[in-house]
Amino acid sequence: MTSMKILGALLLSWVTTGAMAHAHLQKAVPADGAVVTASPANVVLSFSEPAHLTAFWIQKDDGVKQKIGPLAPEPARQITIPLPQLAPGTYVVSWRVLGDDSHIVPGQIRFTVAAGTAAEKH
Ligand SMILES: [Cu+2]
Repeated sequence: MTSMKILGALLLSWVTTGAMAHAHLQKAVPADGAVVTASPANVVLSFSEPAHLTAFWIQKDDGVKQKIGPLAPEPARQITIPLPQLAPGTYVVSWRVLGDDSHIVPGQIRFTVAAGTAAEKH
């Protein structure tokens, strides 16, 4: 009986710790590796739990990493970051989020804005 109680307590603590896991990226729009036909207005990041975006950068091809801001001060599971107008090319956006468990989790996605569509944009 005692060993069952210990096992139960161990299981319970494992489950509780699992619930405190850090904020994992579940979805990004545009998706990693996406090719889009027009400059996306936003990047939308969805996390496994509320996350506070502390930094966000965009880098075109081999260009300079450009910091984007200001960022939303509230932690959220879904974060929308407005982008500037993007010329055709390949971009890497990277970020850092702070989860509820105070762990900082960096992430990045790469996407391509296809050439030949920028002129049609209004
Ligand atoms: Cu964590």
